[in-house]
Amino acid sequence: RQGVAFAAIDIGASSGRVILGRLTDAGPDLQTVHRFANGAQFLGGALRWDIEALFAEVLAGLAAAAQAAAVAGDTVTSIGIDTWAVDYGLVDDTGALRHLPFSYRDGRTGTSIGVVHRAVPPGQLYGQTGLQFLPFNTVYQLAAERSLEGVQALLIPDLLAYRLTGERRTEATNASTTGLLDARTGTWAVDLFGPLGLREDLFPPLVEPGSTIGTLLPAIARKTGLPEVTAVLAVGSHDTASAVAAVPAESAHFAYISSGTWSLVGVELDAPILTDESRTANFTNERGVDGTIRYLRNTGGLWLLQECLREWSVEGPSPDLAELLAAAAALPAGGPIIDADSTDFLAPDGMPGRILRAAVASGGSIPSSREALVRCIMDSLAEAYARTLQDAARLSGHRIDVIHVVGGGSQNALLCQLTADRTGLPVLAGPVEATALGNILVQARAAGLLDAGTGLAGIRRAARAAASTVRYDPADKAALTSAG
Ligand code: LFR
Repeated sequence: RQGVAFAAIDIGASSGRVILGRLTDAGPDLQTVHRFANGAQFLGGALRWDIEALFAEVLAGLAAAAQAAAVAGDTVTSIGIDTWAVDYGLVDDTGALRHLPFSYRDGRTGTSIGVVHRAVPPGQLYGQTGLQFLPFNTVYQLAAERSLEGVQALLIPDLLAYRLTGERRTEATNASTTGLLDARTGTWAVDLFGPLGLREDLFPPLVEPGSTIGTLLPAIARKTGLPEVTAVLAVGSHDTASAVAAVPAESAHFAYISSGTWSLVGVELDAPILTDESRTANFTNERGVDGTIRYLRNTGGLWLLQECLREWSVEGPSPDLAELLAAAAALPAGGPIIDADSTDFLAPDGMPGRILRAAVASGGSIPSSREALVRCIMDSLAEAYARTLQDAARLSGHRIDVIHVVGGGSQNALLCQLTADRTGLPVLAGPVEATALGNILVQARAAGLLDAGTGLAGIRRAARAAASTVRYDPADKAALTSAG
């Protein structure tokens, strides 16, 4: 609609952006108005997020959005926020943070996991929450806190929304990554709180994507140049929920890989799978937009590559990623495969050495150059994707005909091709900005600009209009086709 624009604040573990979105006759139009770097930092003896710096970037981004909208004669009517999951800030009655939020890559849950599992056995946790075991799930992080007295826990997007509006809510898709949400009902698993020593009001009340959290505080309106009536809407505030909502799928038989710092690999279901088999395969049942279930596994993602690049740029001039990938692609197949999902790769620093040691331990050939190491990462990720999708199909009974790769990794042609080759399935790559697109389309639907009755199908139709995808066919099949 003319004159109406939406702002998406989308912050990942390695970078953030503020994007202005509009619905035009030709489909959604996205304009990036602000970009900034992000990364966990060693602060006060632990790996943490510099939330004050992030909030300053959010304000700068909203000011840029207000300006860009005004230039075009538009008004920003609402704002949606998504970030990575599980992490939180502890906020007291005055709104002050007890300490800077920890990063999920901090190793402090080493002992608290045992404490949680002694109070509630893993089988019971999974049976109720359906959450994949990851050492950084919110529930383990909370158990590592010195004290939760006098504070509420606000997940990172909820914390930013609180700073913008003064309103405290917990958005439901992200709440599903805490380990405290009931996977069947989408409400807090209240009977877990007592045994875990948590107050039932530790988190603010739940809200679903599409509902209003509040409007801008006067001071925020002044700083950003946005009107006070600008609404902050709940969207899929877990970045992966927004990304999956915007997968431009046409067929119901699709799988997705949300490819960024992590690769989130799975299928979309109507109901959770809470069996022991599913738990031992370490599949998660995260909540998606409109109460869908994202049945997936966290597999090692481009973090492995990002960390190698970071280390190499400390050692000398920054390597050119495109050149490295081209050199890696030129290497013959059959190199070493490591377990890209291993928690050995969770923490930062020393990544090339850790990968090299894993490659040696795998018994494969030794990656003796940077391109060989990059190829090892790409082969290992593709292998993890293929294994995960096979498991997802088997455990859920969901047929997979096509794989949609969205997010930054959809631009990695080598990885997309290897994924098609290893899975034997066609890969449709794009959009790169699926997360911001999903964020904006949920806002557009709440504003009545998308057919509300159609659920995610309406959002996906709009996503298809926004983006063209690149197709990768499995090498064998391509050879078959060209052979006629
Ligand atoms: C991706 C993501 C994953 C989550 C991980 C940690 O950005 O949100 O879905 O498991 O980050 O929060």
